[in-house]
Amino acid sequence: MERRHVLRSMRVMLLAGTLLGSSAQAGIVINEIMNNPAAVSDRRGEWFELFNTTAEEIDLFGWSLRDGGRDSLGIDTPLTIAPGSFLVFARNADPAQNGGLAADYVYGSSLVLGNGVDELILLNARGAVADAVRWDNGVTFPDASGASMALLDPALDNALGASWTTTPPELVYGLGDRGTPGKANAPVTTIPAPSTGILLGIGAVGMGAAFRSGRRRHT
Ligand SMILES: [Ca+2]
Ligand SMILES: [Ca+2]
Ligand SMILES: [Ca+2]
Ligand SMILES: [Ca+2]
Repeated sequence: MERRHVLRSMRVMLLAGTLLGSSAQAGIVINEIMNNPAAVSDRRGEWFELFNTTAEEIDLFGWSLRDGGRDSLGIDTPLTIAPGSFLVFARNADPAQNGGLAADYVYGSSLVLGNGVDELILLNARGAVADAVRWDNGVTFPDASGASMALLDPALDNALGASWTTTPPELVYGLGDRGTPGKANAPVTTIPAPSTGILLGIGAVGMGAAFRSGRRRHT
C-alpha cells in the first residue's frame, strides 16, 4: 500500500516534470499564488487562484491538486469555473481571519504553500496533469512576503519564473497584503522575453531614443 502510494507520487512528479518542460499553456491555469502572506499567518492566509482560458464552462468536480510531496486535495463537490473567470482556493474561509479575501473553495490544511521551494500540481478528473507550477525560493520565481506571485499573462508558460511577477504595491486586498484574488492580475505592459529584457537592461537610454525617433517616423 505504502509502496503504491510512493509509486503514485513518483508518477505525478514525472508527469509534472514533463509538463514543466513544455510550453503549452491552455485550459485551466494556475494564475496567482499567495504562498507567503504577511498580514495574517500563513496558516490562515495562504491562497491561490485558477483561471479558465477556454471558451467553455468547466466543472472541476473530480479534479485534484497536490504537490511533489504529501499535500493532496480532491475536489469532491461541483465547482464550475466560467470562461475567462477566476476561482480562489483559500486555506481559510473567513475574511476576518484570512487577510480579507472571498474564497470560492476552502481546502484547510490539505495543501501548504511553502515559502521556499514547493509545487502546485493540478490534475484533471482523469488524473492527467492539467497545469503545474514549481517555485524555487527566488532563484527565478518571485519570492516576496506579503505579496502574491502573479502570472504576467495567462497565455505565458507558467512553469517559467520569468512569466511571473510580484504583485505591485498598488494592488492590495483586505488587510493590506498585495494580491488580486478573483480578479485579473496586474495589467501587462510588456511581455518579457529574455533577449529584449537584457537589451533593455543594458541600453534603456538608447532604446528610448530609438523609440522616440521611431515614433516620429510613424506620425
Ligand atoms: Ca507559506
Ligand atoms: Ca508569512
Ligand atoms: Ca506544498
Ligand atoms: Ca488575480
